[in-house]
Amino acid sequence: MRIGLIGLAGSGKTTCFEALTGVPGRHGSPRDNVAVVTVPEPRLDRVADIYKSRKRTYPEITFLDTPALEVGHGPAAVEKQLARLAHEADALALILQCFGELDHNGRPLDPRGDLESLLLELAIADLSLTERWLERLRSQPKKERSAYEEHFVERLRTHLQAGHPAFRLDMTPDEAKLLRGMSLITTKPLMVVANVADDDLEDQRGQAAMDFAASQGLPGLHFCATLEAEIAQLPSDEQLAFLQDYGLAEPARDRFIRTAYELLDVITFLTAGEREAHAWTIPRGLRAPEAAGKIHTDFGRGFIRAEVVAFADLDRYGSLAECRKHGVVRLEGREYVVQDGDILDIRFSR
Ligand SMILES: Nc1nc2c(ncn2[C@@H]2O[C@H](COP(=O)(O)OP(=O)(O)OP(=O)(O)O)[C@@H](O)[C@H]2O)c(=O)[nH]1
Ligand SMILES: [Mg+2]
Repeated sequence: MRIGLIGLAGSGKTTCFEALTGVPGRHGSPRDNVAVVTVPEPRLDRVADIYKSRKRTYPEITFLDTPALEVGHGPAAVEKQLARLAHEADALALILQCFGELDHNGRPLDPRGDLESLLLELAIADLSLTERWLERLRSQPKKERSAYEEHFVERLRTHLQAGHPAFRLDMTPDEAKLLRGMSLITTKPLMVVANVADDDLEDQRGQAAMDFAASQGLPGLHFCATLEAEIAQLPSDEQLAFLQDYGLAEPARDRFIRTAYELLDVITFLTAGEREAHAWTIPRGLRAPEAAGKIHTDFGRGFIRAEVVAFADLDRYGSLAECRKHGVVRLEGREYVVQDGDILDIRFSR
């Protein structure tokens, strides 16, 4: 899973990147900072203990810290950057400056205004791309045109003109495929981060922006990036004590990851044996063969059935043998929809 951090100049993107990854970033760089973090998964630890697995593989998130978005210079200025992000990221986190009195340009801080103009900028970039797409379609000889595609792109344009993000458009699977080929930025799930001052952890100033985000259906969270970045540098056994000094129960990274999982509507299933215990992140609603295919294409193609036990049952009974005795190990077929926390043993033929 790849999450792109975007925002205005000096909003604290790189500091957030440092807070989320614990990796030092280059500040003010025209290039991305990139780092991979492992997602804490206590269920994997428990399962690995039970199976005495020699190796533990946690889910991973790649964070991309991107250069500042330059708004107000017309679509061309940001289009290239956004097209690249649309290609490279699965979701975006928009970082809002909610610390200090003045923004990067010396104007009074206005997080809500910043959020509105950034959302507008994204919508305008997509609209301009969509209009160019439509022109190109219409410039083709009539015989070679796809009326289906033209009709869809027209509908998309109307939707964007009304100020709605592309991911909200009702689409058939074929239309969704067309849309993916267009690399629009508003197809990406978006969350909002209010980067607040360390003496404003209750987020008084970011509140108007967060309320606006909520009104747009965008999940939000707030934290102080400089504070969290400092804490992320500490040895892990010292982090909790520092967080508690500030009345915080957990690092911002953990809250951020939970919000991102909800935003992307993904779940985690596990596989386990003596060799390895592995946590896999998949979209909610996948059937067993599709989930198995994420592990290995052979598992998906040759899927026969899966032996399934829920984490809560394995945790309660302490071993697979005990689970069998209590009748909580199930055999599931091709139609089974994988649930969060399932431990799967997949049977397949080559
Ligand atoms: N007080 C305070 N300062 C912050 C916070 N987050 C970032 N800053 C400061 O704001 C300045 C810019 O932070 P960066 O993280 O480099 O911001 P950026 O968005 O990556 O900047 P560009 O990449 O140049 O657009 C730095 O001096 C940071 O120390 C915060 O939560 N509180
Ligand atoms: Mg930066």
